[in-house]
Amino acid sequence: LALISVLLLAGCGSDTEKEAEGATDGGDGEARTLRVSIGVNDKHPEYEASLKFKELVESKTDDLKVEVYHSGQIADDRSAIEMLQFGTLDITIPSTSPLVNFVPEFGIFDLPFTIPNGEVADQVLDGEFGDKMLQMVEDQGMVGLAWWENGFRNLTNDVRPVASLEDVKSLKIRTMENDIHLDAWKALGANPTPMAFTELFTALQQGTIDGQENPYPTILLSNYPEVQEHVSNTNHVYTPFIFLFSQQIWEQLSTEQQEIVQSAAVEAGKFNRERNREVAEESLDKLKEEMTYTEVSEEEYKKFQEAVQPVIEKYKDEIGAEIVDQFFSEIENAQSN
Ligand code: TK8
Repeated sequence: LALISVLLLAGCGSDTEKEAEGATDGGDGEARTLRVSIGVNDKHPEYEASLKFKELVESKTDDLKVEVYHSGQIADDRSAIEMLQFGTLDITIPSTSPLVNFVPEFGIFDLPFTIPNGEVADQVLDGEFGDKMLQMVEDQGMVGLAWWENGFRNLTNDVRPVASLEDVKSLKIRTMENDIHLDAWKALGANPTPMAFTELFTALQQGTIDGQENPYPTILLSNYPEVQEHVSNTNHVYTPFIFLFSQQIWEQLSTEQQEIVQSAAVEAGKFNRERNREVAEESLDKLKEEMTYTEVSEEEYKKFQEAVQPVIEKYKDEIGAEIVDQFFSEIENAQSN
């Protein structure tokens, strides 16, 4: 990898005029390759949208090529973020949750039972507040370009149907590498353990954990029904995908290239959101055929919400009281619109 980036940079050296503008476009007609790393596999709407991004970029310039690597082939979410910081990877589109290890403010999206539905999520993310959040990755060596969608997360397990808080008790649940999720599942009575997504299927298969939580498309398309019997509509948290670009590499692009990449990221993100919602509905229908589907009643849902209140209180300071308050008022505004 290092060799490839050295060669690419060397290829740009001759283009003095562009260099003076701070741009290196691969020079001498040689295209720069942007590598995208995602954790989910090639059946997932995120992969489809990444191909859309590739198509949009490549249709607008010959200077840039895009290669998409799925299933964490390059790296898991957390390592991919580190690679962006070092400039050894161009793009990754992870859940915001692993990013909290780098920028604590992103913890707002991990506070459980806050965003009630997709329309509210859209309003929170698509306005000024969402833009402000995207900018927060900048002092961590990244550029935040767009919001994509992972979606509402739901619990699966291989022990028992989960209809109530009682049913969660002692279940060994894999969480993302994120302390808020870890504490939230503890507060719900589970026995959670953090793990990279790339290791999850094997852990479920080997039974070292009882369950996990992810949006319906991921549950279905990652073949979890093969290793999990029960799914419930816990809808406990909405985690967005964030389109991240390496700042080191961003600075090597011309302004025109930056604009092409940015608008393609946003447009592919809209496509992603739409597709993801269709796929989420279809996925739930299929999951109902392949697994036991259990609903959490509204009354029980309230008990879940109450149980995690202390976790929200605990993390308010760590995330930043101001941004947490702002997040809640964004949600409120969106609901009254
Ligand atoms: C994919 C991950 C994944 C996430 C997780 O890159 O780890 O459970 O939901 O989908 O971001």
